[in-house]
Amino acid sequence: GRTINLADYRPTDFVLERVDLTFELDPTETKVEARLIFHRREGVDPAAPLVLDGDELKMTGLLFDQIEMEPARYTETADSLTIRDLPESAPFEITVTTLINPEANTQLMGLYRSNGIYCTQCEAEGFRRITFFPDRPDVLAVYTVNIIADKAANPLLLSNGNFLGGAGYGEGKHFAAWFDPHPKPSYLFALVAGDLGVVEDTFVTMSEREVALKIYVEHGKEARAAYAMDALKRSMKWDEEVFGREYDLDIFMIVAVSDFNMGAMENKGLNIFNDKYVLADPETATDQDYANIEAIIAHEYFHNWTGNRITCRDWFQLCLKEGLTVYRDHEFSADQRSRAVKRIAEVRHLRSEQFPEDSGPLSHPVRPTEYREINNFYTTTVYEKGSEVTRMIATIVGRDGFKKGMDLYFERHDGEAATVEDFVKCFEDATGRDLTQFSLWYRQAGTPQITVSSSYDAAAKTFSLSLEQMVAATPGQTAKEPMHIPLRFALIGENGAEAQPTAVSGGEVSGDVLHLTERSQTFTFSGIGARPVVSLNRGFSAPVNLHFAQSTEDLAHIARHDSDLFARWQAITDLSLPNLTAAAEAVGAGKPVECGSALCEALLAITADDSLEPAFRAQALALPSESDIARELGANNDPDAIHQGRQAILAAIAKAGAATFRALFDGLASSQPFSPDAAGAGRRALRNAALGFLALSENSPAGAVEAFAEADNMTDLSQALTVLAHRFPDATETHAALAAFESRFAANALVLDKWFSIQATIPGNGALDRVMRLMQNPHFTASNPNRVRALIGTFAFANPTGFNRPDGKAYHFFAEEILAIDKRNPQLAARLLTALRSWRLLEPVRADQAREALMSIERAPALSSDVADIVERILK
Ligand code: HT7
Ligand code: ZN
Repeated sequence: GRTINLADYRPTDFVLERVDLTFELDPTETKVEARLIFHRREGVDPAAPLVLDGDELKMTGLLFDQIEMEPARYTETADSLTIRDLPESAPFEITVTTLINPEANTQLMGLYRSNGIYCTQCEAEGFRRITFFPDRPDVLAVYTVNIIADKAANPLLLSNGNFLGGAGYGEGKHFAAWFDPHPKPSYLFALVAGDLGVVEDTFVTMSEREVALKIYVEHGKEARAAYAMDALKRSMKWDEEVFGREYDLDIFMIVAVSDFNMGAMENKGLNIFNDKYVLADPETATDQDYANIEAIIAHEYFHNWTGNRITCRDWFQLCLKEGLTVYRDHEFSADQRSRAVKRIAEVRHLRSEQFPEDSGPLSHPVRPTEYREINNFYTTTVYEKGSEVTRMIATIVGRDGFKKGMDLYFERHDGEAATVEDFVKCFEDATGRDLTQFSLWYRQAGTPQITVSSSYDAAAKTFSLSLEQMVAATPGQTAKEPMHIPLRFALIGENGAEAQPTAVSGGEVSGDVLHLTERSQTFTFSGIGARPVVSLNRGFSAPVNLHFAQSTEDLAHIARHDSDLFARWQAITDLSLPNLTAAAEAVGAGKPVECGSALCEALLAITADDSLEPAFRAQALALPSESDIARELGANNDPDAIHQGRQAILAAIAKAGAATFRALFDGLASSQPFSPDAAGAGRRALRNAALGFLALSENSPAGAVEAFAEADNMTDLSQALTVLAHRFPDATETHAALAAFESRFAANALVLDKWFSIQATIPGNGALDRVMRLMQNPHFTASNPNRVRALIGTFAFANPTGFNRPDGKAYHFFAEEILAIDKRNPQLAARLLTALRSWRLLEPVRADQAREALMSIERAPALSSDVADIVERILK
């Protein structure tokens, strides 16, 4: 495909006024009639033709003002329909009829049929697979939709907006009509038809309008939608209370489908979800599943204002809706749960996903300036770094300033397709703060590195902090400018009290935020009576890497005393990482591994501190992952040495803390009925962390076997199974537990996904054979994206030793699978392929094998543009 450039943006020549769609649904031959009313935009060349987008369409009719169009006036190609000789200014109507095949649509873009349910996915460019259309987000129109279908197979006929009416249609068919009064771009169009069960509720909005809420799921699964409904009502209330946003239709619907390329989709009034993010009950869903459901229900609902009412001018502005909406869902979850624990989880995710993306071949700015395949830009940089950029705006302008800026954004741009510049300008206009330098965060890729040093002058009672920022070169961007980086900080005294300086020089410090704006800057704080310990980037106020050689004593001090829980967790991480990297190096050199006593002491003090919430203690015990250690080591990585080194450190902690872990495991056993709330989830997380350490110190599967037998919820059951499978993969007890789990949950696809994932992540050389064997399991369905992600995706992304075996066999297996998946579902294949994005950081033997596997993909015939784009960028 050709490259699209932000600089080439220009509005359409024709304005679309109205859209009337009629669908005659049929599994293999659905007829779509689209009546489109346009007029030429003022000032546009009267000879300019109308160019509509299309993709794999069969056109069977084309009318101009209801009269068949002469062939000389139009040209149809594989991806466009061009119509000439159109009126200079008067409105005109184009009626296009197309035939499409929903059953054959394995890409899951456009209209497809999955398990007997018709559903659509139109973002980003799926609508053009339904009819010829100006399929771009700056074309907003009001839609009427008529759906005609066989009544017995499709009692339910849904589309966006409010229900107009329905009736019988003869020959066993019926129809329904929907009208969406809010102008929207085509990517927010949705249609669902089929036979589904429903869970219903209502919500009374802040202006006392009653909204009907409906969640549609497969028959028999209604009880598992209760938590999603509760999360929806809490989201609606929260958006009213925190952002002043009220829902704007009479009905809000969610449909859960089992074949879906991503998590969910915010179609106006008719969200479509991957059923993984709707269905939950204690027997089948983990605490993480509940938290994900809450977050994604909220995310899609929040899009109603940030994305739908105000949409994006073009796809380069994707972060305008995604970064902002992720920020909103993060804030929602923080308010519903523990703010500190939520923040730790967010930062863990950002570091493990976004930081590697931003330091590798797929690095791109939060607002990219070019793309070949837009589907490949639904990235963690656009979403999660985009959210961090929004969070930094809130930090810089303050809570009130942020509220004023958001209010202005909603007021100024409602009903529009906006840009990142429009968004930033609202905060400038609302607060008077100049965000020119800050805007670099949208344009400049790469994670800034900040090198920090400090000095204390006892005689002068001054404390100085020197900071130097650097952003490494990224693809297409070599020279980088200094950024505006807001760093929350505290100067912590001996007893934990925070020192209050009498004056600051060297740069702007407002409240607890230090504004780093120069390449290199020294801040001097006066009136500091004793050497303080600096706690810097508290709450992870900026998505940066700090290089700060703080002493073990200072880190232990922060771990013990900081009033910011995030900073305490960060100090534990900073104490762990040198131990873990040294352990990997020791293993590589054939030397014994040592674990520093400061780490053990600090960690076990937190573990045993009952005044701290269990979820926080569990986060402290989840030491940096193997990929975190690989990133810290930088290059020439040997995943086996990293794994063995980490295991040795865990074993040392398990030994030192055996009594603590035993007391925790026994003491946290619950006598209460299961509740998915954050407090219960935290207790389970801590107890299961203790179980993992006990399995190490006792070196026996007995504890996990007992936990597996006693578990009354999926969190405990799957954790016990993970301990068994990962620590004792060859034990007969493990085989028995895996078999019991498989037969108990054979009818539940979402639980079977867990069963596949647990086995796909068993470390070591046996992993590849195991994965290949599991592909032969009757439950493995290559057409279901969740199943493919659960087995092949989890193996590639989350099994560093198994996937990176030195002989390269797993890379070659993976390459073949990517090519097979690409034939069916290019978007899925391209996303999985990003698992190889950090191949250059491997030691040379593995790196050579990975390169060869990537080249075999690049050489393959008939690659999709999605996979071609990723493989070429990864290899560049
Ligand atoms: N806005 C939605 C993105 C999405 C998507 C994009 C491309 C292909 C399929 C897709 N399904 C959903 C989801 C969201 O961010 O809320
Ligand atoms: Zn989104």
